[in-house]
Amino acid sequence: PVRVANPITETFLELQEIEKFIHDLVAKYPGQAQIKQIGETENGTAIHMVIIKPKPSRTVPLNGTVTPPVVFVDSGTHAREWLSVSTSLYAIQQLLEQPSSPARQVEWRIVPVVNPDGYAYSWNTNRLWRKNRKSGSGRCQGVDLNRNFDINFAGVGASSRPCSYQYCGPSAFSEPETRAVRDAILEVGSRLKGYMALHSYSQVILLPWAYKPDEHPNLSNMTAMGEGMVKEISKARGTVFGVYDTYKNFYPGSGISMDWASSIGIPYTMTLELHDKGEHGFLYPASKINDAVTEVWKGIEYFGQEIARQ
Ligand code: ING
Ligand code: ZN
Repeated sequence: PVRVANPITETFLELQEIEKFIHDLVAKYPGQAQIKQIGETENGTAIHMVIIKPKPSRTVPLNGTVTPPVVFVDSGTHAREWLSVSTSLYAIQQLLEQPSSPARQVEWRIVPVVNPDGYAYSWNTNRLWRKNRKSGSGRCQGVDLNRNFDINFAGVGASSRPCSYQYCGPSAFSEPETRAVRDAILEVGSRLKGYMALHSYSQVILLPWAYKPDEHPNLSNMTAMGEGMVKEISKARGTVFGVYDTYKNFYPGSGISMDWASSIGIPYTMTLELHDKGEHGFLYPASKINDAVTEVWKGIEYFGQEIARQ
């Protein structure tokens, strides 16, 4: 049989290619999907979100008052974590091309590249760049967007030094990228039941809290969710992700998007650290994208399916 090339599982895409990919894909599914600009960077680069409507269900009238839950996913927050972007793009593609997926019982809001300026910089100048490209007063540029959320800002696991990789910025939500994510989340309101931040690498599912050792009130349910995802991910070729209570079992962090999302009342929030376990690290080879995104998709799909039952 002729194998049809799927660009997103065989290569990493440049920013312009990503924009074209989502634009072309969404255009094929009018009424089911749309692209919304949620903000722009200091350089004026647009930050885009893909909204994928739930498949109408037999039990919910189309014009009824019952509104399906929403799951929010973001990736490309850290510039060099290219596999996180591939994973979001694959999820968007699967949701649209496999409308019978149980995950289509919820609405998806996916931001494939939270940090487009950093992402472009990691392609054209410094492959291992992590932060955004906000200009600073000193010699060092960029803020770590996953330290810039308003939750224990500038606390443990964050740095106030602009040259640090974990520089949290001058104040919480000082960055246009984190404000864009914040506002896109707040806009959803109480329908928002799940939040997933995609990062790489380590092959673990991280649960709140990252900023304090206290047990999260919904930890047992989130752990069960994580274990269910691990089981689904492992079915393809035996890849086993760990599930961790972040502060106690991984490492502490402050100003983390997952913690902020939890603090505003989203019941299921997590950070996925994708492939691998350090063999290639951030330089994950393109030849292995397909294996990674297809197995992780099964976990993401399970997450959506379970959120639909909440
Ligand atoms: N990891 C996340 C980071 O922002 C993390 C992981 C999450 C750390 C929660 C601490 C707390 O550092 C990557 N890969 O960026
Ligand atoms: Zn990251």
